[in-house]
Amino acid sequence: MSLTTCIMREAVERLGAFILGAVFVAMSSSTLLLAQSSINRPYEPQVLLGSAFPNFSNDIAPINQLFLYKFDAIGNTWEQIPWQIDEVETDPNDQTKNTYFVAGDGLLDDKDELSFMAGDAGDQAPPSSWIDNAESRGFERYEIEVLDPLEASGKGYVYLYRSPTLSLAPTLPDYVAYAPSPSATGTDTISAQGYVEGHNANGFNNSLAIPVSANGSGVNFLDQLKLRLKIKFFTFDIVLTEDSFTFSGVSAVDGRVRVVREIRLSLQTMNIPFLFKYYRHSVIFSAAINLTSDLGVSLLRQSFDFKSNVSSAKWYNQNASRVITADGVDDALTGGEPAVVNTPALNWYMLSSSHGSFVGFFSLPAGLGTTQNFYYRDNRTGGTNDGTSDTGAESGSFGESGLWITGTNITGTFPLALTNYMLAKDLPQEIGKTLHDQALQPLQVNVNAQSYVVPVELVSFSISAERNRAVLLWQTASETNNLGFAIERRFASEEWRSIGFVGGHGTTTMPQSYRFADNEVQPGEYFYRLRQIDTDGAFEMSEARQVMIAAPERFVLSQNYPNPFSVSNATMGTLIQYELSELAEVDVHLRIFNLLGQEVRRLSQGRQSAGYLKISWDGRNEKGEPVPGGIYFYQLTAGAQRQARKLVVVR
Ligand SMILES: [Ca+2]
Ligand SMILES: [Ca+2]
Ligand SMILES: [Ca+2]
Ligand SMILES: [Ca+2]
Repeated sequence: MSLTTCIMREAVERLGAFILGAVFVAMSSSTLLLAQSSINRPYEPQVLLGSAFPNFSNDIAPINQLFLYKFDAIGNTWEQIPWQIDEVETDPNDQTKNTYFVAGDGLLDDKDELSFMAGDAGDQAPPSSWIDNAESRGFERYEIEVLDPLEASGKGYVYLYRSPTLSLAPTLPDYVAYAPSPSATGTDTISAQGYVEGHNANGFNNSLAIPVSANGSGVNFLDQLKLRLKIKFFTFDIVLTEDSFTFSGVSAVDGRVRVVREIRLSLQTMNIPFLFKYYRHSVIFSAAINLTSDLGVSLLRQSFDFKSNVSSAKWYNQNASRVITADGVDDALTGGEPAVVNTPALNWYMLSSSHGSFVGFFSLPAGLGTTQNFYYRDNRTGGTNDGTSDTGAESGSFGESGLWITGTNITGTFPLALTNYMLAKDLPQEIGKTLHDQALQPLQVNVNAQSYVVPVELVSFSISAERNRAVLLWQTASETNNLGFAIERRFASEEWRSIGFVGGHGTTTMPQSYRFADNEVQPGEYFYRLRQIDTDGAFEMSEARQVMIAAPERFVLSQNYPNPFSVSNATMGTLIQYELSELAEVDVHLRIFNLLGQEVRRLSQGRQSAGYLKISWDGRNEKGEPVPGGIYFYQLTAGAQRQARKLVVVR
């Protein structure tokens, strides 16, 4: 066990002991001050490297102890969101490369990747709000703040916690699934919530459907992902296509947020891995073909060709001003209209059909080849725009879109860096524009380590009864941003209610003592608790404490107050307190006599049992007239018991 581990473990044990013995139970709220947050990018994944979490990374935190949560400020609740941590290791076959496809060490490292969907982010949690898991408090948590540079209000928060005693929420969704090829070739299938994508034997896309559950038709509308590479072979030009590669293997990692898939193809002496990351509604495709001068490359193309069943689809692109229909009838796009690739800015196109919508992005480095063009072909009779022969299951081209580079002996790296969104049917062009704007302005992320702080450390809380008064005493060892304590009381089966407030000492490391007296309680069992409120509105509730108020020991009639009292100023009259010791209910009434023994007023209290009670007399007779000044007697009768006292009225 390393020193760090020892310290960590000790911290956990100390905290655990504290929490078990603590008076406070964890319950926090922030409904007063915190607004709800949201990221309005439902399709965008967020990926962070392990190095963003230095207190967990570098062989410190077991990946199975890390859990991603969001906070809901209105409901004051914590909830896991789908997340995934992929271990990235140095490729044993090529020390200069990383791979997802060898076993990791199970510990978080700087190269490992945490992924989640930005749209799943929640609200910001106050520092004192923490998940209800004692062991997690011995570690820091990471607040991941996600900001949308396109929207001032676009922000969201997720929290990465560490604990050995957390477990996966049973209802956590799995956004994407991988089905291996039944023939051990490239014919595997990705089933995401937003799409189902199939592949040919070389692993290239040859089917795509948007399920009805994602507001598509469920019908395949993709013919083929195509590649073209024209190279010199002695003095001849030969054209290689996606079918010219030799398949040598496929690997995949299937998590809750994404499937990472690599197909390995060889072409002459080249071994080329094609890496795909499949998310809920999108795929990010990256490969690099290294073009050396001995290849003599004069043409490069990558394009997606759709099926004839998209025949009424709308085709959009930032430079296409008229409505273009991908119907297999040539649209005669020329010049600027088919959108010459504006390197290095991201280029986009969009096919919107009754089966689903497809938005494609790509970018290219400047200087690769002499012309960099958008490739677009819409022709049901077949053929190509670049003089090569067609491929695919359907001979025609329907809204075929991609990029097209020509030159003489092109050298450099051909980066197949593509992002495709697979979305609901019949979406408007604005979706493509918005996704393009968002791709140019990615979400920004700030990561902050946060430690659990006990906002107010309550070290004692006791209650004593003094006749009909409950006295609450409590002490704190330290306080952080303590506004104060609301006193809450519950009697018998009644609801809790707030009966008072005692101000706190803000922030202090000195012990503080507090007292609160609840006067005029009745015999019986009372419960009290303290709602400790922070200056930011968050609160923690103490455990409830119980106190028994005993019944009076004997029948007592107290002297009235005030005495003497003035009838002219007698809206309040005079107050007469008494105590009943009988547990059974008896009739109680008060009679007022003058010095002649004549009864001037009778006040009935109805039936009462043991308690600390009071009654007031307004100094008026039965007719409502003020009585003359002088000496009077008042007599309290409770069942068989009676007592009398003297009082003075002044006029
Ligand atoms: Ca690792
Ligand atoms: Ca999965
Ligand atoms: Ca057309
Ligand atoms: Ca075709």
